[in-house]
Amino acid sequence: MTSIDGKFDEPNISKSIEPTYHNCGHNQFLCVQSGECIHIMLRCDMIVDCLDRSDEEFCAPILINKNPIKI
Ligand SMILES: [Ca+2]
Repeated sequence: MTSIDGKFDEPNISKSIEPTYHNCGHNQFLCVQSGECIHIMLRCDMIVDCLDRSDEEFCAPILINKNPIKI
């Protein structure tokens, strides 16, 4: 067998053209400044997951009862 030092003849079709956020998956949230991808379920879960806290900062107003959250 001889190794061919070349490229395969692949059709130059642009692969997936999807409206993804950055490189995040469709079920992920892109941290605004730090650029991480976290699971969408981690957004607005009252736990900071993004380094820039954007997953918690851009939540819709949540009704928080009088009980402060202790971490
Ligand atoms: Ca979070």
